[in-house]
Amino acid sequence: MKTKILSMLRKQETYVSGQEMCKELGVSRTAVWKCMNQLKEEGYTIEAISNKGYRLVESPDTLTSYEILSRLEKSMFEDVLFFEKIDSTNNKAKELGNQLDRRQLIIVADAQTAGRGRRGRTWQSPKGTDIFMSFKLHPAIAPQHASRITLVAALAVVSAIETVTGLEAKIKWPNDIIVNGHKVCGILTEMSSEPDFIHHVVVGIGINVNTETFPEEIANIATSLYHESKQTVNRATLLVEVVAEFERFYEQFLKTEDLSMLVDEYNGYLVHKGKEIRVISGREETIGMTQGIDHEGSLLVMMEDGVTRPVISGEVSIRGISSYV
Ligand code: BTX
Repeated sequence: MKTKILSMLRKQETYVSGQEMCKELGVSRTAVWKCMNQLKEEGYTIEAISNKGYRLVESPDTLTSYEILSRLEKSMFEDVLFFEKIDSTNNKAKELGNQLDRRQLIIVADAQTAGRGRRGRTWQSPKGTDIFMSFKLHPAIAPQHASRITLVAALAVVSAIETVTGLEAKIKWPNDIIVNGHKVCGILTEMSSEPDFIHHVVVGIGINVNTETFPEEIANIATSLYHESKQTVNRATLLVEVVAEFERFYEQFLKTEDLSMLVDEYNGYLVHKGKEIRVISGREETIGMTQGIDHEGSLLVMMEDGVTRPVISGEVSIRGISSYV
């Protein structure tokens, strides 16, 4: 009911009458009034004027399923599951996938107690300030093409950050988003599959939105949108924009199972394009110059011998010449 009420209030700039709401929702005046009071208690500012009705003046910075669903127009996702605190949204999405739940879902949390990065690394996930979400997807594509969805998600995040904050965001191939040389977002894609069939793909996205300070171990590499813009960002606004952009790019990706339709846009956001980088593979480190990605999502690097080679994500790490970026 909260989703429906918030959707109705959001659709109309002016007042929505109580009567209209009762009719649309098929509930009593008291039920609407009770729900309005609950929303007010949760921090929503709702103006109520007799003979006119209700108007949504301001929403709190919250990521509840009804806050998000009421902002999503049409979506490929069937539901949004919200948790105030969870170990990891990726774990939850995988758990549901393993229970043979085949709905495409968005799992969101206000805090994670065991947020994960790649290769067992930790993702700092403090309460109340940032976005931690996972998309549970069931694409009918070849399993070996699924890692490309990380790049699709990265494109969605940079694009959404630019639209919502006006900040210039860049992609550090394949899974980091960078603002002013610092990491503002990380993406972790995981898959469960048979050799020729995908059970599920989980795309986990962590965005530092309003965090003010970071633990010492990441203070040098991390930043938040608040830190860079000096303005708090409404998390639901950004989250919904990321979802909308993801759906747009993902639809194009599914047509070809590669990035041929997205290569130019992606390369336009690449932080290292035309720059010297270090390519790290285990203990080996080589210097090269990036030219951009190819349609398969590999990074094309001109090595010191003058030969350009595709570098495959998962096999190497990329660093700037003298720093992380
Ligand atoms: P990654 O392995 O590329 O990055 C992890 C590394 O980034 C850490 O070792 C640390 O140095 C640094 N780091 C840790 N936390 C932060 C942070 N908040 N901001 C900037 N840098 C940080 C990147 O892995 C993939 C992260 C995905 C996180 C999402 S959140 C929702 C979903 N659930 C989950 O458990 N993981 C994903």
